[in-house]
Amino acid sequence: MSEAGILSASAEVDVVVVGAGFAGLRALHTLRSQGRSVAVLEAGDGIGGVWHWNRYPGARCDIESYDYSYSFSPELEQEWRWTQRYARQPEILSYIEHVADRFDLRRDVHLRRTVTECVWDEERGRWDIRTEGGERWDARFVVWAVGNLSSTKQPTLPGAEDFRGRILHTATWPRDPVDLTGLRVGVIGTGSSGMQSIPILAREAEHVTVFQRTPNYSVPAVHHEISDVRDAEVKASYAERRRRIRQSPSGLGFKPRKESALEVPEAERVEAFEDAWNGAGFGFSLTFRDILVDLEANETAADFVREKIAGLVEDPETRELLTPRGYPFGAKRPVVDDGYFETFNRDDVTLVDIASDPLEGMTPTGLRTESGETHELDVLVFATGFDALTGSLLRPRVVGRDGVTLQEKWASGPVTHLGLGIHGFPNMFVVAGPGSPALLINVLVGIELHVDWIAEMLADMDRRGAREVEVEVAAEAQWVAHVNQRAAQTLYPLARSYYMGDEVPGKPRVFMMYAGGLRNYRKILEECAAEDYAGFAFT
Ligand code: N01
Repeated sequence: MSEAGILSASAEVDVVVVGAGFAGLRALHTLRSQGRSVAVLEAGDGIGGVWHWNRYPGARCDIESYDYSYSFSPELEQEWRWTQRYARQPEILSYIEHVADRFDLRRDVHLRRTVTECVWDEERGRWDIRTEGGERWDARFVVWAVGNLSSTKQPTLPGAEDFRGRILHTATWPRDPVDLTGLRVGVIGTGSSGMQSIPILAREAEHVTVFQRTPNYSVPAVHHEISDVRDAEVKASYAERRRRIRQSPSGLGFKPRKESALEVPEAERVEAFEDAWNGAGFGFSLTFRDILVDLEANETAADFVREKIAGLVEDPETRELLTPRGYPFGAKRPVVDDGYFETFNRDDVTLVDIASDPLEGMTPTGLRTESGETHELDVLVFATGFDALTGSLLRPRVVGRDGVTLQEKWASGPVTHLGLGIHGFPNMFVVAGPGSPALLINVLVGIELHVDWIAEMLADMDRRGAREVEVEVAAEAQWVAHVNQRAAQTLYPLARSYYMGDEVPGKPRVFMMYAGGLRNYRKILEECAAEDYAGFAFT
């Protein structure tokens, strides 16, 4: 891997891939094996994307390890030994490092390269890419593999500069262990990062104060170690497992029950929820086919979770504050937790409702709310999430045909054809980003689907001797309409969430992903390719 340095002239490659996480490394492996020269430009000082950055205590995946992994190499599948049902961050990062070594990927990964500009050169039919360090890269194709949860977000609190304690963000947690023994820790944010880390912070710190704006639905993760017997079982039929996952609506390998939650007798419904609660993790949302599309069906799931919370939290006031109401279960991403609600039964954990008494700013020794109440802290942890989906794509200045920037093009929200390409931005692809199922499915499945599809399209361009490929404007308009139509059939728009762009003030409020499921999406991509890449124009 090369370190940042200034090249005297621009380096020419067939493909620049931006980002060295799961998506970027898979793109490198696949496109390079087609004989293309590829350079991966990575802003961080290590590979792994989100798994490089998110080192907070408790960080782990909520998709089973066997499924949250690459499927392109049966040998890799057989030789890697997962130890946990849901892998912890260090184990996932080790896996990524192993893959990079095993497939000799590092030699084409260039670390500490933040892409600042990417300009289409009409005459030469190539992209001119610049990095913060002043490097230039010249590429025929650009593949954005920058992740959907990679642009961190931290609210500005007046007085922060005078705070004498330490400020941390879950998504940029330091590499060196943070010793919280004897310290008073505040956490702002109760999404997945907050709810995953709070039980562990509570065990380490002297006192934890949680600042909650919106209570979240959560289901238990049900972690366990993977036994040798189980490992052998999975590996004996891994191909079948992958096939099932690829055919599933979610990439999670299990199908929702065919019935409506409203069709079955109450006792049977509760039993199904109980089973899912005790083992399905994230799949709880799919206990019945209509939980994410029908408000009444959804309410049965939401009520079940509320009752569970009621049984887990002892103090009535805290219990009420922790109970999500007013938006459907799953309409914002539910959390998979490990002892989150029970943590509030500890004497050394306090919940502060900043919906009724918002944060006003920081003092040298803590946080102050609008009512004037102060909370003394030694460490403040922001678990406040990301500028999701579009954040990292819109950070660099991307300039397509006729000088139009991606920022201009997406001023009212992201527009793409199939989530893969954008009219006015030839020879440019996005992996598993807006307009695709992205975070609504197992993202590893989405990534591999996209990379293979892009690779096949490039091979097709070679065969037909095409120099450029560009999305047709009509196809793009149709896809955006279809994405909106699928979203309108769901309950997602009913919550305030990063699915809808609510996480950043001023961001256009549109549903950003394809909600029709993996199986349908795969079929659409296959049909597009079979119909001579309908919606894409070649020159
Ligand atoms: O971020 P989030 P996250 N003042 O946006 C609050 C994946 N992930 O990092 O809901 C006060 O979900 C905000 O409050 P509200 C997973 O896809 C997976 O937790 O906007 N509070 C919310 O509570 C996940 O969905 C795992 O009212 C503010 C929280 O901060 C995604 O990453 C683990 C605020 C942000 O929640 C993002 O999760 C971790 C403000 N100004 C992450 N701004 C797994 O388990 C924001 N908040 C696999």
